[in-house]
Amino acid sequence: ALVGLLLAVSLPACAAAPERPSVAPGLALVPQPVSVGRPEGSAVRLDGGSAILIGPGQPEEIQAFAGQLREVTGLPLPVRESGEAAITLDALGPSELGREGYLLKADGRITLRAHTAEGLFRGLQTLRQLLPARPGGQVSVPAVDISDRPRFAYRAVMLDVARRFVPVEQVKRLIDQAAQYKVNVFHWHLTDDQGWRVPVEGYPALTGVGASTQAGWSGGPWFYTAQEIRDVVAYAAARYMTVVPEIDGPGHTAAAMASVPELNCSGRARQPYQGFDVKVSVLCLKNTEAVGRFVSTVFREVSALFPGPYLHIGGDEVPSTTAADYAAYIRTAGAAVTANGKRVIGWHQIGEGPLPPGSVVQYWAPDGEDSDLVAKALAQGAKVVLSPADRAYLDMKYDAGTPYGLRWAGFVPVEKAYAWEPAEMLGLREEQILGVGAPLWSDRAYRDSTSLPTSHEQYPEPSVYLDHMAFPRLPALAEVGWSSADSRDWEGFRSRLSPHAARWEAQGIGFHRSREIEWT
Ligand code: TNX
Repeated sequence: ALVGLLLAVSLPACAAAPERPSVAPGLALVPQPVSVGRPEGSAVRLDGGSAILIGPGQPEEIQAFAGQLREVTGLPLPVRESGEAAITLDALGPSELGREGYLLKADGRITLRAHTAEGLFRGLQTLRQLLPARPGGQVSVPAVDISDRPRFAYRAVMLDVARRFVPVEQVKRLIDQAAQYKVNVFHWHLTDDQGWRVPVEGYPALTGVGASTQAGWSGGPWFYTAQEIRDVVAYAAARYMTVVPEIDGPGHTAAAMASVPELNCSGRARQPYQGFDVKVSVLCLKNTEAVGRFVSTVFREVSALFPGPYLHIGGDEVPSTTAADYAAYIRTAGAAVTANGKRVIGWHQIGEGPLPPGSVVQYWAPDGEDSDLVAKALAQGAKVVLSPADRAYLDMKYDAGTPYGLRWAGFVPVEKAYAWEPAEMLGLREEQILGVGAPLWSDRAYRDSTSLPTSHEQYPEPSVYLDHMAFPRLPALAEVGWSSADSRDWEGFRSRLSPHAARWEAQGIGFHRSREIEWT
């Protein structure tokens, strides 16, 4: 009886300390693929003798994918051009797969096929999620038959580096994290009242005085060199992510107005702004020549730095401007964008102005507000990227206990970020929606407005804030953008997401351990 008692006492203690599984848990895929078959076939075991087959004629870039698989598995995985191999990568699949679609089969061997290197890269992210969270243990992939493609073409994460500067290494880290969830746009909010972060040769003061402030303190200058920008663009491109630079105007321009006197009605440069408020500035729109010269010079140089198809012109929160002046600015900005061969994207307010063909408006209001402005944009043939603040804003607090962020659009717990349907917003038709975007603003430099620190040493590192606010909400929004409406449900998402915690831990991501998810 004593032995029995001892056993009864000691057993639960053992059971309470479960070992972290070293092999891939079930099919915890995020975003959920279009179709996931679980055939009877056999799981694939990878080991030191496994190889990757990349046949002749394949695009050069996919060689790098083998490197990613080596990193994730910790196995040597040499590349062969012919013969047998445990993994086959093929980017010359049928065109029906589209630009981003892929097929992933595991049955004794793994075959990943796509029509493009980009599609193959998206599929690789799925394969990664079937592999163990960290290298070193046994590597096996369950038998699967997956066919997948995205619902929306534009799936963005936005980072505000104007209110709080984020060093290149931490920018890249966010890009890398987002790419794992098939996010394909990095929207870089480079200018605002509190700082200008991109070099413009025609106006060197922009990266002088214009870069000398952040929300809460001054010093610096804090900006990216042209070389650093090219480096980030290349880093994103290697993950098939387009960088969309944002040059906000005609509001959110205090840093520009502190650098360029003629943008002010007084003709004198204003003081740099290091406060925490919005709606504190607007260009002097009656100085049409000075504003026109500024916009065309800046957009020309920015267009040359960023090879992507879009230039984001901002257009949000402009104080005290007449409708005519605002519309004239949007016309000027739009013309400067198209003159450089780019397409306009802007916050939904730009619907007030004349939009060039092929423009995109990014809807950011909560609760369907401002639908009239979206309607004006749609009437001009624009498409919509959805970033409703009460769902998609990564700077909103999860709940009252969140140490950072804002609450003007309400709390945004994980379920709220996940459980909404783009086509049910604003009465949009599917083809009017280009995609979704998740903005990560940094107005309060990461603190609550009620407890603003008095010195910058008291601010957390950008990556601490980024990790906490983006994980797990960025994966939730990535699924809204990628997965078909009928494949999504909150209960399913919660259980698929849970094992990702081990992946985030392995990558050092300081995610928010939301109580909404039963973490494994
Ligand atoms: C509104 S959303 C803004 C930003 C702020 C954000 C804070 C938008 C286009 N403008 O300037 O950073 O709210 O949540």
